[in-house]
Order: sequence, then C-alpha cells, then structure tokens
Amino acid sequence: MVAPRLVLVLGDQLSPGLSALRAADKDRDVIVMAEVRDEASYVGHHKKKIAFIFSAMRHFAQDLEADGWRVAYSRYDDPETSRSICGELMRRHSEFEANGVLATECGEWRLRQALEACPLAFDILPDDRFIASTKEFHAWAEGRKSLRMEYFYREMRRKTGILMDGEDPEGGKWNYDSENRKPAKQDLFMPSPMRHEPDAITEEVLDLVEREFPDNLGHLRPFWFATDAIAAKRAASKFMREALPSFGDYQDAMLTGERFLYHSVLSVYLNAGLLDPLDLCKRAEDAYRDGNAPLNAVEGYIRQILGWREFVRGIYDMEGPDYTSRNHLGATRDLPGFYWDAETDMTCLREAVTQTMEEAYAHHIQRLMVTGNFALIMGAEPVQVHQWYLEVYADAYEWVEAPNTLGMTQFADGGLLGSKPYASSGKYIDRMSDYCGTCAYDVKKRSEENACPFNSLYWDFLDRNREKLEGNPRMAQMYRTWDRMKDESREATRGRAAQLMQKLEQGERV
Ligand code: FAD
Ligand code: DLZ
Ligand code: SF4
Repeated sequence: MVAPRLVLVLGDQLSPGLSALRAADKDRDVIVMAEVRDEASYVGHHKKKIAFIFSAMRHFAQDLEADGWRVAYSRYDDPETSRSICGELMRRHSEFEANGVLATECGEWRLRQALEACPLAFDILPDDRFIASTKEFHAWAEGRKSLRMEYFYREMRRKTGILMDGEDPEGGKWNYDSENRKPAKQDLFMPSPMRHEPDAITEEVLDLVEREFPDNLGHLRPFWFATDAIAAKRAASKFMREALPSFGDYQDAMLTGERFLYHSVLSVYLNAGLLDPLDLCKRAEDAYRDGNAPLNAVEGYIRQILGWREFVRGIYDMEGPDYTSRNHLGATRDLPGFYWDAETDMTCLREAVTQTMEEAYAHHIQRLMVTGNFALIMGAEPVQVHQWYLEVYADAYEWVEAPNTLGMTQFADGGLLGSKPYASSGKYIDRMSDYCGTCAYDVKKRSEENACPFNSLYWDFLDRNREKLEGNPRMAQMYRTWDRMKDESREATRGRAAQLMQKLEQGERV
C-alpha cells in the first residue's frame, strides 16, 4: 500500500477548493485539522474569535468526512493533542506512517516560520483563494516609487473584468468615493446582519471556550456568527439584498447604538475561507446590473475587497516578518486601560470599545477614525496597538490586520500603505457621527477643561512629529494652520495635551 500524505487544513483555510485539497488524493491521503494551544494563545484572542474558529473547523471537518475524506481531527481538550501545528503533524505522521505533508501556504509569517522549522517533508502550495497571487503583487510593486491602492485596484478591475465597460470603468469613473460620505440618521431603515442560532456543535465549543479560556477578553454570548459555508452564504445574501444598496452612502457614518449600519459583517467568514472574495464581488456586480443597487454602493463595496483586501495582503507578504516591529514615528506610550474596559467619558471611544468587546466587531471607520486615530495622536506604541487589534476582532489575522493597523492607522511603516497619517481632530467624528452630542466633552473646544481630547492631541501630534511629517505635501496645509495660530493658543493646546497625557499615564479617567 502507498503511504498516505498528510493534508494540513488550518483554521482560516476552511474552503473546499483549497489548493492542498485540490492536490490531495481522497482515497489515500489523510486530512489533519487541529485545535492547538499555540494558535489559540499567540495573542489573547477574543472569546468569540476562538469559538468561531473552533466551531467552523469542526463543521468543516464534518463536511469533509461526509464528502468521503479521511480526517484526523484533534480537539483542544483531548489530552493527546500537542501544543502546536508542527507537534500535531509529527504525531499524525507516525500514527499514519505518512509520507510528507501537503499544505497551502499559511497567511501569517509566524506560522510560516514555525512550519519551516518543522522536521517533516512539506509540499507547500500557493494560497490561490486571493484574486492576485503574491507573485503578481510583487511584479506590480517592483520599481514603483510609491504603492497606491487605487492603481493596484484598477489593475484588479481590468484583470477580472468586474465593473468594466470594455476597456473603461463602468459609469466612466474608477472610484465613486466622493458620493460616499453621508452622515447617517437614527430614523433610517437599519438592516442587521443575519444572526444564527448556535447548533449542538457550536454549543459544545462555547462550553469549551468558557472552560478553557475564562480570562480571555470579550463576551462569549450571545454568539450568533455563522459557522459553516451555507449559513455564511445566507448572511451574504441578506447583506446584498438589504444593506448593499446604501453601503456607499453611509460607508463612513457612525451612529450611537448602531453597531453595523450598512456594513456587511462578512470579513469574519471571508477570512476563514467560508466565503470567496471573487464570488462576493460578482454578486455585488450582479446586484448593480440587475438594478438592485446603485453604482456608488457597489463600486465602494467591491473596492474594499478587490482593492484594499488584496492590496494589504500583498504588502504584508512583500514586507516580511519584521513589518510588525516598525515604528516610524518612535511612539512609546502605553495603550490606555479603556481600550479594554470602555471606562472613558469619550462617547466615541466608549461606543467603539463596548461593541468591540461584546461583538468582536467594529466597522472600518470606528477602527480607523476612533480607536486607531486616538492611539496615533496620543503616541501609543504601534506594537501594542497591533496586538490589541489582533486580539479583539473575530476577523483578525496578521496578514490583514497588521498593514491596516501599523500602516494605515499608525503610520508606523512611514507611508508605505497610506500617503499621510490618518490623524484627525474631533471635527471629523462630529461630522460623521452623532456621538459628540451626548459626550461629556465639547468638540468645539481645544484647550479648555472640557475640550474634546482629540482636538489638542491632534495638534500636539503634528507639533511633536513635525520633523518627520512637515515635508509631506499632504500635511503642509495643516502645518500652515498651526503656524498661523497665536502663540498663546498653541501653548494652551500643548498644555491641554500634556495634561491629558499625564492623566492617561497615571491611569486616571479621561
Ligand atoms: P465592510 O465594510 O462590509 O467591507 C466589505 C469587505 O471589504 C470586508 O468584509 C473586508 O473583507 C473588506 N475590507 C474592507 N476594508 C478593508 C481593509 N482596509 N483591509 C482589508 N479588507 C478590507 N479587516 C479584516 O478583515 N481583519 C482585520 O484584522 C482588520 N483589522 C483592521 C484594523 C484596523 C486598524 C483597521 C483600520 C481596519 C482593519 N480591517 C481589518 C479592515 C476593515 O475595517 C474590516 O475589514 C471591516 O471593518 C470588516 O467589516 P465588514 O465585513 O462589515 O466590512
Ligand atoms: C486563529 C486560530 C486559532 C485561535 N486557533 C487555531 C487552531 O487551533 N488551529 C488552527 O489550525 N488554526 C487556528 N487559528 C488560525 C491560525 O492561527 C491561522 O491559520 C494562522 O494564523 C495562519 O494565518
Ligand atoms: Fe469623541 Fe470628542 Fe466627539 Fe466626545 S466630543 S464623542 S471625545 S470626538
């Protein structure tokens, strides 16, 4: 008898079309799936994230078995299960007297390196669940002075033919973002993401997470994520029908108590492999072509997936494992305690952190302009910010989280991902949300006792980082405004920022 190969399927590789599965032989090979301590604890993941991954893994294993595969599945609480993916592969290798391991390249450098050090013969195949291969991205990036998502996105539109009218973009423009900045109002119809009742498999996993991860952050219940591809597809259909038509208009909006607005809440499924990115883009395009959603909404949605998602994956792969230690602005402060307990008088941060802990979800503008922006302007150490984002969101894997956090929000890569820091005063939050109306702080004030902390911290951020940022043409206007202020006004702003920093450092409530 020919010895079987082991086929590794990781917790974010739950796709029947995975390259390793396509290359495997159903009659001979053994699939290895393992819930292991190292993956579950390389950061202190949110309880809901662990529950989602374990339950989705168990559902996927069940589907593979029903499809005729032999699956060696290791449960977290089985005393035989070893600590790491390599440990499990070694154990299964001797158990099945196997002849090497077939795997799809893993997303994170950390695990890629661990598998390189694992003393087994690996055959590693590219992860072709993305629209651009990493080779394609490298070829596009090579020789360019600066990498801009917009140009890469246009390449992806041409490559896939999505929203194209022959050689031209549908409607004559590549990007309809200028139409996508409406603030939302409480009386709008609010769609909601599809909620799924936990089945017996999920209930068992929830009990396990409660038992094994009692001190991890976040609320475990109510748990309503889909945990298999069929349920995830139903959630995608609901989004396309109910929320996509207004996705563009309210893409940047924030509203008190409205945790999802018109966002899809599908990244958690997409990143684990339960949904396919190209399929989602095509379904959105169909909605436009069938007259069910306007172009600004559909283009905006497709750009997030075909553009941003692919672009950040390319950057992560190209920049290598040391990307996460970058700190261009030399920021060193600790992230305040309210990032965990939401104990702050700032309404915007309280809303964002509360829902993050309860849902393991916040939408893009909350991540970018509230939690990310505050960490940037207060000078938080990027690696701490990175770790926080990797822990708290159910969709967080380093390949997508790190470029967004370190590149997009913290400017820690010096401008590889964005041409200028996403720093902003309270004015932006006030324009795009209803948070400021109920806040203990006054968004119109800068240096007074009750002044919105974002205002003084924003100007102080520019002042502190002048040497590194002043030469950026996109920042010039802000420096001119700062320089035109009266000396007393600048001093008062610095004073208020210093007072806030001191309070944050001493753990006092802000
Ligand atoms: P929607 O608003 O419905 O967007 C549609 C889809 O586009 C998403 O499902 C997602 O797959 C994709 N997308 C949108 N924006 C981005 C982006 N900037 N980068 C990559 N894909 C994008 N996204 C993650 O998937 N995992 C992360 O760990 C993650 N960390 C982030 C950290 C920070 C600091 C910031 C600013 C953004 C982060 N994002 C991350 C990007 C984005 O915020 C989430 O993809 C989005 O909020 C997921 O919710 P949704 O599915 O409702 O998205
Ligand atoms: C995130 C995660 C967690 C919490 N647990 C597991 C696990 O027990 N087994 C597994 O195969 N994968 C898990 N994952 C996802 C991996 O961390 C992910 O595959 C790597 O980070 C590569 O992207
Ligand atoms: Fe946030 Fe400032 Fe508005 Fe309060 S006033 S909600 S702190 S932006």
